Amino acid sequence: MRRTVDLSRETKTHNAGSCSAQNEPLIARLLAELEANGIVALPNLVKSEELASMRRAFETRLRRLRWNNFEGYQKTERYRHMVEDVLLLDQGFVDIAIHPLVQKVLDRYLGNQYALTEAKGWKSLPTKRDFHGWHGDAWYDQQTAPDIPREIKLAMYLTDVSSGAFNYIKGSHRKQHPRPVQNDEVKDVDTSQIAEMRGPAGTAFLFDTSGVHRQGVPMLEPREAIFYNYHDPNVPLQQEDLVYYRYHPLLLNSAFLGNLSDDDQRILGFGDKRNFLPAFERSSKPPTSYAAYHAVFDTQLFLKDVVGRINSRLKRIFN
Ligand SMILES: O=C(O)CCC(=O)C(=O)O
Repeated sequence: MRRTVDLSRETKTHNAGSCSAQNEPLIARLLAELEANGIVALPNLVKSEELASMRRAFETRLRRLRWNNFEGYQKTERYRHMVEDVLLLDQGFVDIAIHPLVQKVLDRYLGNQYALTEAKGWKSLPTKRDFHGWHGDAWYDQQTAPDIPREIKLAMYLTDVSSGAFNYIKGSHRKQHPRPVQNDEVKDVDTSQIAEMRGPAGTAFLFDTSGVHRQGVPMLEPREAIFYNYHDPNVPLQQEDLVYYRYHPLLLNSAFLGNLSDDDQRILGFGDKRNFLPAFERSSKPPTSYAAYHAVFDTQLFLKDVVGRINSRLKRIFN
C-alpha cells in the first residue's frame, strides 16, 4: 500500500505554515532514514493524472533520436535513451523539483544553499548486461574538496518497475570520495543491506549520491525514470563535468514558472550565473556518421529545391 500525503503546491502556497506543522513528524522520519541509510522512499508526490501527463510528455521525447528540428532523446551508450532538461516538458516535472516535502527534507540534509543542478531522465532498455554497475556519483573536484560535499538525487519512476530497479547499499554514504566500485568489493555485503527500489510508476525516493548504488540487473522490461540532482553550486566541479558543461543552468519553460516563492526561485537557479559558461562549445567533435547524414540531407534539400523549380517552370509553360 503506497502512502499519500497532501502537500500539493496549492496547499503550500495558500497554507504554508500549517502544512509544515502538520507534516513535521513525517519530515523528521524521512530525514532520519536518509541520514541513517543514505536513501529514503517518499510518499506519493504527484496525482495519477499529473503522472500520466508527465509520462506522455516524456515519451514524446523517446520516439526518435534528436536530430535537426526534431526533438528526441540523446544516445551516447547502447542501453539508455537520455532525455535531457525534463523541466521543459510538463508542469509536473517542475512541481516535484520544488515539492514542499522534498524541499523540507533537503533544507535539513543539504543546508539552505543548495540548488537543483540537473534534471534529466532516461529509458533503460532491457538487457542482462551490468552496464551501469556499482558506483558513487563523482561530481566535485576531489583534489580541492576539504570533505565530502553533500549531494542528493531525487528519483522518480514513470513506469512500473519490477526488474532493473535502482539498488543502493544502505549506510554506504559519506564514507569515501565517490568512485566506480568493483563487484568484488561488494560481494560480502548482505542482501538485507541492499535497498532495491521496485515499485509502481510514481515511486519516488531521495538518495545521497556518495553512497554505493547502481541500476539493477537484469532489466527485463524497459524502464523510464527521472533523476534530479541537488547540491551547493558553490562547490568546485570536477574537470570532466566542466568540459561537458553537465551542470549548465537549468533550461526552463516560462509556462510552468508561475507562483514561485523566493526559495523555489533559488532552487531553480533564477539569475544564478555561477555555473554559466559564456559561449560554451563542447570540445569533442560529432562522429563521422554525422558528416555522412549531413551530406545526404543536404543532397535531399538540393533535389527538393531543383524539383520545385522545374515544376514551377513547367506550370508557367503549360498554363
Ligand atoms: O538508473 C539507475 O537505476 C541508476 C542511476 C544512477 O546510478 C545514478 O543516477 O547515478
